[in-house]
Amino acid sequence: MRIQMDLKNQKVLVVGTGLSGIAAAELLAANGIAFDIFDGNEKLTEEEVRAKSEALKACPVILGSLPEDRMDDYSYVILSPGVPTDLPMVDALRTHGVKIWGEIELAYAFSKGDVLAITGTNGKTTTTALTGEILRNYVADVQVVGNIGIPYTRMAPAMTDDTVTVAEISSFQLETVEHFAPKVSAILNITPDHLNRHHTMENYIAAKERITEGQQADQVCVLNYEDAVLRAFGEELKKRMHVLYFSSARQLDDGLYLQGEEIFVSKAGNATLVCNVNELHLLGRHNYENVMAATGIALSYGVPLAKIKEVLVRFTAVEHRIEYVAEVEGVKYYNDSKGTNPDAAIQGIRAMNRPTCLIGGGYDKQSDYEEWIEAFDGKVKKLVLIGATAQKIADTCERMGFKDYVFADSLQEAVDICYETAVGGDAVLLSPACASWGMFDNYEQRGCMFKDMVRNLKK
Ligand code: UMA
Repeated sequence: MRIQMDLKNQKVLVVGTGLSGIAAAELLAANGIAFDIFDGNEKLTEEEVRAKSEALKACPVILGSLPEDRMDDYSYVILSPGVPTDLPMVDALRTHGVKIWGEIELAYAFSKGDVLAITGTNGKTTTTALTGEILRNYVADVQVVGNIGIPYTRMAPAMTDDTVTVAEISSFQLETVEHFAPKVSAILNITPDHLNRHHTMENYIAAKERITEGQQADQVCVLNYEDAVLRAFGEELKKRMHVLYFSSARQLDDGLYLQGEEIFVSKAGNATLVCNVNELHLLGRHNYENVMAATGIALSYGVPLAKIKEVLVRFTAVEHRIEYVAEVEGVKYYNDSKGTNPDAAIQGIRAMNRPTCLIGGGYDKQSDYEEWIEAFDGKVKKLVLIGATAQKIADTCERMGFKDYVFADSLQEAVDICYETAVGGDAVLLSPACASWGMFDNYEQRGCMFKDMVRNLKK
């Protein structure tokens, strides 16, 4: 039984009116808990907010800024993941003794069944989707939730003790967990990302590691042995709970590993073949790591290997992740809008085996683009730059002696330039290495718009 705080007699403030805020408000309303809803976007109107859900018909709506004299009204604040935990308003609420929870913590308190939770800088959506499919092949009721786009709070009311929840959890969401205790957790990798939010790499790592915070001694954390930060973390973690490693670079006595084209799982030195990577539809070493992580999570939960393998060999890539869109006049178009940071985008360009026109740039997360440009490896015949980071990327290109870049004012103009430039046998890849904000609502919208533009190209 989860710790269900005595929310019934408390007043709660929900912060954010996006997917998470609305779902959190609906959960509170369904449980008869009084709440106000706040959004910092002063361009929103009360009517617009109320129109988002029946649950908001009667509650107080506060927009723009929260008056200090209202802060004592609340016992709990439920933050949406996009709301920084060090905003002056959040600090002030803390000073007023208000408990700060994230939407994940609220969902966990009201949900039932076992949780398998996945985080990491890259690969978490693919790994979550794959783990969800594997679990669906084994138990009847599986909910796939979280950063993948389905708020955990939305699905919580439907859960029973037999539900298995597979949750993709971002660093933003992990900052505000407290009792959240997945049976199995996984951290796939940690490379610099979201530094504008977390400020330092140490904070970002600490947020990711919080996925194990509430876990007990008999629970498991699956970690990437080839990530130096995670290996060091795993060695410490072993002292208080189970750790299962995976490696794409060496044989492990205990864990999962890639050797040549084969993936094995090993226990006390006895290795069993999981699959040959040629049986998979997922491409690239990073995806083999995702496969090992999902297999490790499922095995730790008790799913038989045969059931896991049935899914591994039929699973295809998730939308927006090196997703094949169409072939136009001999040019193959790929949508990798999920390449929202340089590390993810490196995997996108590495997966290309043709001369490539690459569309990059977007919201500035203060990333460093050098390694991404290095990964072009002679394959990028034209880099088309969009968004706030265009000039910063161009400056890095200049420093590194890469001259084949141009600027475009919109995604449509970028697609048109690629269409004019690419010839039969080439590829066009949208893999921006940047978040979408500023030009689009989210990376899904960016990817869908790209796909529509490709489908509208003259044939
Ligand atoms: N808002 C404020 N004050 C702030 C910031 C935002 O009031 O300081 C308000 C905005 O005006 C807006 C609302 O909060 O009305 C938006 O909340 P949100 O940004 O948390 O977005 P949601 O729609 O609730 O979506 C969130 C996740 N978004 C972020 O983490 C930024 C979604 O992840 C997630 O799918 C969804 O919850 C369901 O769980 C998206 C994402 O970009 C995909 N994630 C990042 C990533 O993957 O890199 C972490």
